[in-house]
Amino acid sequence: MKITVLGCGALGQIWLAALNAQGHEVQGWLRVPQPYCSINVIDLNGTAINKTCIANDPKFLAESDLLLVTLKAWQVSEAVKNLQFILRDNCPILLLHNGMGTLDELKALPQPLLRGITTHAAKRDGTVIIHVAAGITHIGPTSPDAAALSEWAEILQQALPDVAWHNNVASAAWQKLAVNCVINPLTVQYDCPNGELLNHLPEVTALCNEVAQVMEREGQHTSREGLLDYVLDVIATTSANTSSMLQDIRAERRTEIDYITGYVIRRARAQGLATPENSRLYELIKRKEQDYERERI
Ligand code: KPL
Repeated sequence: MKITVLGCGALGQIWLAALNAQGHEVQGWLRVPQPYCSINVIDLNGTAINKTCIANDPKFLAESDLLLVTLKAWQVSEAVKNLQFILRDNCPILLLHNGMGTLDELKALPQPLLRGITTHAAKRDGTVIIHVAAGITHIGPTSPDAAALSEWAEILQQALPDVAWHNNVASAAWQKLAVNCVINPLTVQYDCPNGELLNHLPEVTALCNEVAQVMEREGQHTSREGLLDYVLDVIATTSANTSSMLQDIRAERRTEIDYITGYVIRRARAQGLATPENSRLYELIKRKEQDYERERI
């Protein structure tokens, strides 16, 4: 298959390396156009993979069988809209990012859209990407025209297991959103690895209760207890991780807060629900972002 990976950060490079090793033709697509893109990955076995693949080739993009988008949520819609006229109308686009809200921004696309949620963990160490932990990638259709694309789960499974197809991918997306609403901003507040949140159970519980309420109103089958158990389980299994939001704040980058906590607050408002604990953390993260943005001016 011919696959273009839009976004060549940690997750993008892991997919480029895995798809290339499986014999697929791959190219990277970078915001600042370059003819080549480097893949410098240490895989789960500790093996270093150093490769160069082509990048930003419009002909390759036009012939691609899949556009895999591994950008941060806030970068997705503008970047995808810029490429939609080069892609074939039937080329599937798979969005793989934290948070929700990008589908609303991409409603008018002619291409079939797939949504993905992944629990693979990767981090950048200088110029090298370390694949820290294996995970599962859940993918599924976001519209009827994407429902027949389940073969992609099998193709991607061969490259970077595990990959699971879900006809109702929204359920997996909401579960991951709940995890990110709790872990990401709280780890910023306490400047701590995920596992330390077990010392802050009242806040974890309050956040889960708020998100569970919103999920129920959005038609998602959930319970406060069930969601809390799930989030506590993720905190325990990722205890040594530095959350992606804490990594962004430490590196003074824009975070995904508008697509994580911000999305839940927007849905809550539309449903007439109050989310005081989520709103408090949203303000905290926005203040931190604004502080370093102001310093740059
Ligand atoms: O998805 C994550 C993130 O850091 O963005 C979690 C699950 C919280 C793992 O760190």
